[in-house]
Amino acid sequence: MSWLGLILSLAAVLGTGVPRAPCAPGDNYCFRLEPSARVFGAEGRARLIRPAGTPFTVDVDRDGRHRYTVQFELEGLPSPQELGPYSHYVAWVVDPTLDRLRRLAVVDNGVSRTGEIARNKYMLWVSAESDSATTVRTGPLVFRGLSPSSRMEAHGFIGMSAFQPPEPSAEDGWTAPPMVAGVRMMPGMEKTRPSVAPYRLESESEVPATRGRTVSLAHGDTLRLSAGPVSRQVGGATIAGYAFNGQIPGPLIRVDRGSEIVVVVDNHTPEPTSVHWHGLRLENAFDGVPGLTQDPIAPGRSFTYRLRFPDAGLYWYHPHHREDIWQDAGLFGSIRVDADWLPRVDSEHNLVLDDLLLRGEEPVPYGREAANFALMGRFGNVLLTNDEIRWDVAASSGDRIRLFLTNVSNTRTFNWSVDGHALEVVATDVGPFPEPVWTESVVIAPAERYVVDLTVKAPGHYPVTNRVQAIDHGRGRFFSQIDTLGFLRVGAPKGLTPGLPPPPPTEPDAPGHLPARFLETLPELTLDLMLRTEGLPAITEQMMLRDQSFFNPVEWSGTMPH
Ligand SMILES: [Cu+2]
Repeated sequence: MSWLGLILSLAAVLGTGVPRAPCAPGDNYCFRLEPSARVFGAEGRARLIRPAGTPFTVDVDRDGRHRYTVQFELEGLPSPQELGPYSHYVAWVVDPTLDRLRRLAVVDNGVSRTGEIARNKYMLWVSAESDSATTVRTGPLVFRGLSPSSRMEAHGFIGMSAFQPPEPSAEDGWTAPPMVAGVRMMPGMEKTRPSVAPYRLESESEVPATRGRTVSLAHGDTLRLSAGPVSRQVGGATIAGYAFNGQIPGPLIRVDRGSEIVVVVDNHTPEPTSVHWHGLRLENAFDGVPGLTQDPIAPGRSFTYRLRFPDAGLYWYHPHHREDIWQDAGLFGSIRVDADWLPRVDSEHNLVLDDLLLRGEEPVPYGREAANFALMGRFGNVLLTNDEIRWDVAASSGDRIRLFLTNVSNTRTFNWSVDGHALEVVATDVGPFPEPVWTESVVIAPAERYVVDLTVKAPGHYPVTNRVQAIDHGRGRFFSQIDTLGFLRVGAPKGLTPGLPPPPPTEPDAPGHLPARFLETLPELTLDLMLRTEGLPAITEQMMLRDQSFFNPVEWSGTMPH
């Protein structure tokens, strides 16, 4: 291709006015903008695009609102002068209540991108204006469109009420799981029952679980990991638990890159088990997947794993047989493969994030024959860090501290942050970033790991929180949910007396970005996943059929009617 040809084809790709595919019905990232009578015949679309350069699989602000850049695709607009004393078209975002109007950008026929928006439900407007820099809309509207999230409305209860299944017998052992405070169960749902028998964890041990200790192993060492019963304290409740070597989380295994070790797993649980070494590149025979790489370890039996560690990083281990029960029971632990892969800091902390579903002081039963909570996963209502309902860490002002985060929950994606502190994400599941990425919160899905540095601010107590936008499905609305997981307790700087001014901040004001090439490369493969279900309660099936077709990119909270 000649240079001229290349330039022409690039211009065709980048140029304005390129016709684009219309939005598919029900698309959650593309929606039509309705033209007003003034611009009859014009066409408009808004496409929601992930902001460039964030390290997570979804992008939210610190409060959990999804962040998007908007791409306006407009065609057939007359010049603004034809509508009156106007010179430009300006795009706006506004709440459905018409509050919080904010100017986005000057737009025109063709493709224009705006800055970020982070709102739950909203409208986009385009108006003709006489001042391109105006922050107050005064000119006439030419386009308006409702965000895909606005399609989520209250359920039609009347249509569903005819589908209540019969009352179950009182002695079937199931009770309805608790709902999130302020969210009501759908009519009829409280009478539904799983098609499996309830399974309650029992533990004959009264020995309380201890917190995870660190086991440093050298090349050639052998570790004995015993999965067995413990008594577990969750807040004020004492519940049955299972632990590796009596510890929840299990021992933090530290090894050097390039080493190999042997781990003998003894199964002292009442059910078959296996241990999967999540994220490690190892010989397949030791991957710990029953039915695929090994037979399950029967109660009372052992299995010998040979592990090698070709890559530095943060990994974890857990049973790969009915994880919904046994991981929840307390069988999980971290592995850190050391090399000089990260800069030195003043202190390091391993944080295992989890949740548990309790009703009163009892875990809600699991399904005996199969996992229940199958579609949404089993959200807990008690959030745990290192198996504590409140995780506190002490640090000195000015310290650099490093947090190794792993999410071992069944289904909850955390939006984790420390009040008053910018976070430097230095590594993820697949190793260190070439440059640290600045964020205000860490979005961490089940099984994911992130390594985060922060510079400790002035003395004080800083809440560590999970902040998400939950959905009240019955009413079709979003609401803010904040859980305090613990506190960063900051004392005076080392070697200084209290009262001195805090050290100057070292991080930039605005979040930084990953090299754009990571996100602007087109995918080589796209997977379409389809899920078929059978045997759903009639009420659930009706709800899915009648529901408005908006699907949150992430189910952030256990507000689904169970
Ligand atoms: Cu795993």
